[in-house]
Amino acid sequence: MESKRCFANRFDDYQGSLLAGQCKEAVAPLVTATIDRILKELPQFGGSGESKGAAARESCCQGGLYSGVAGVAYMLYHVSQCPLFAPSRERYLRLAKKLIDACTRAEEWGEPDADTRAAFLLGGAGVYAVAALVYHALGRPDYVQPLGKFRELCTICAPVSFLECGSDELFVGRAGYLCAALVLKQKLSLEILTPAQIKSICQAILESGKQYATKKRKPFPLMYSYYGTEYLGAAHGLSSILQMLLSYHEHLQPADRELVWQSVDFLMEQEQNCNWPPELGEMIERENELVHWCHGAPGIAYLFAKAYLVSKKPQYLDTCIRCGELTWRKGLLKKGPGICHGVAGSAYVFLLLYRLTGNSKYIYRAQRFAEFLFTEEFKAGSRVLESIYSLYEGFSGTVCFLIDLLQPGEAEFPLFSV
Ligand code: GSH
Repeated sequence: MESKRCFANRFDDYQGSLLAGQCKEAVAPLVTATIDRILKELPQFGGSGESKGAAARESCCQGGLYSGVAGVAYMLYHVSQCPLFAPSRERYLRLAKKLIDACTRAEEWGEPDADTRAAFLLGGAGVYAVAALVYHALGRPDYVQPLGKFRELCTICAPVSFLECGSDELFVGRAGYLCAALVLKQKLSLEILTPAQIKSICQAILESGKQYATKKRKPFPLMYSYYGTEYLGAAHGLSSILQMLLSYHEHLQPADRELVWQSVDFLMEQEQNCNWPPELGEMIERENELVHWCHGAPGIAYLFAKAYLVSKKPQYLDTCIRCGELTWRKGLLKKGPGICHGVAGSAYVFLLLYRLTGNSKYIYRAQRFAEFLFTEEFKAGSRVLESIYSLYEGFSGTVCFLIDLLQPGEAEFPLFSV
C-alpha cells in the first residue's frame, strides 16, 4: 500500500529465480556513472563548489562520514576492494586519498570541536579510520599514522559523561568508537585497541546505562538518551549500543553480559507489528510509521542478527526475519536512495538476511529494490536530495549497496559490521 512515506511494493515475491538482468555487465556502468555524478558535485574535482574555492572545499569535510566527503572516500575505497572493479582500483584509491587527506587536514588544522573529535560518523574517529583503510589499500606503510591518531582518541571517550548530549550512541559516542575499531579490525586484520582499552570503554558504556536507568527509574537494566530522547533505533539509540556490547562480549564480566542480554530481550519486547518506535514508550501510528535504518526495524535488525550469531537462539533470527518482512512491504522509501532513511538502507536488510539464512529469496528482494531505484516512479516521486554525495543520505551509500549486491556473500551495511 502506498503511503506518505513509502511507494507501494507491487513486485511479485520470489518465485524461485533471481533477476537475470542484474549481472556485472548491467550494474557496473550504473556504478561508474553514479560515481562520476558524485565526483562532479565535489569542489575538490571541479564540482559545483569549486568557484567558491578553499572555503567550499573545507566545508565539504564537515559532517564527517555521514554527510562530508570522508563518506565519499569510504565509498571509493569500498568499490576499489571489489575484484570486478580491479582495473579502476588505483584511480579510485587515489581519489579517495585526496578526499580523506583534506578531511584529516581539517581535523588537525580546523577549529577543534571537542564534541566531535572522537565521533565515528560525525567527526574525527571516522575520518582517521577511513584514512587508515585507504592508505593501507594503497600499500603505504604510513597507514599506521592515522591509526595512531585514532587510538589517541580513546582517552577522550573514557569518562562516563564525556559528552553533554549523551556519550554512548553511534554517531558521536562510544558505540561509534567501538564500531570503528571493529571495522578496522575486520578490514586490516589488526587489533587496534588493547584489551584494557576495549574493557574500559565497555565499562563506561555499562556504567552510563546503569546510572541512567536507575536515575530515571527504568524497569530494565541499561538505558541511554541522546539530546534528552530515549532513542531505540540504530542511529542514536539503544539497539546499536547493545550491538556493540555484544560485539565485544568476551571483554565483559559475566554479570554485565547478563545485563546486556536482559536489555536485548527487553528491546525485543518493545516490538509493535514487526517494528519499533523511534523512542521508548511511543505508540507507532501506522500512517506515519518510520521504517528506516536510522529509526525502526531496518536498523534494529542488525542487533538481533548479532544476538543470533552470538547465542544461536532462533528467536533472534525470527525477529530479524520479521524486520525483513516489514521492510519488503514498506521499505521503498520516498526519502531517497540512501542508506539512512532510503531504499538502499532497506535493501541492506535483505542482504543481511541472505547472509544469515542463505535463502536466495533475499537476494531477489534486494535486486527488486535495486531495480526500483532506477524507475521513473522513484525518480519522480522521491524527495529532492539535500546532498547527492552523502554516504548516508545520498548516492555514495547507494553505490556501496550496488557493489554489495554483486557479491552478496560479502555484503555488509557500510561501516556497521555484524
Ligand atoms: N535531511 C534529511 C535528508 O536530506 O535526507 C532528511 C531528514 C530525515 O529523514 N531524518 C531521519 C528521520 O527519520 C533521521 S536521520 N526523520 C524523522 C521523520 O522522518 O519523521
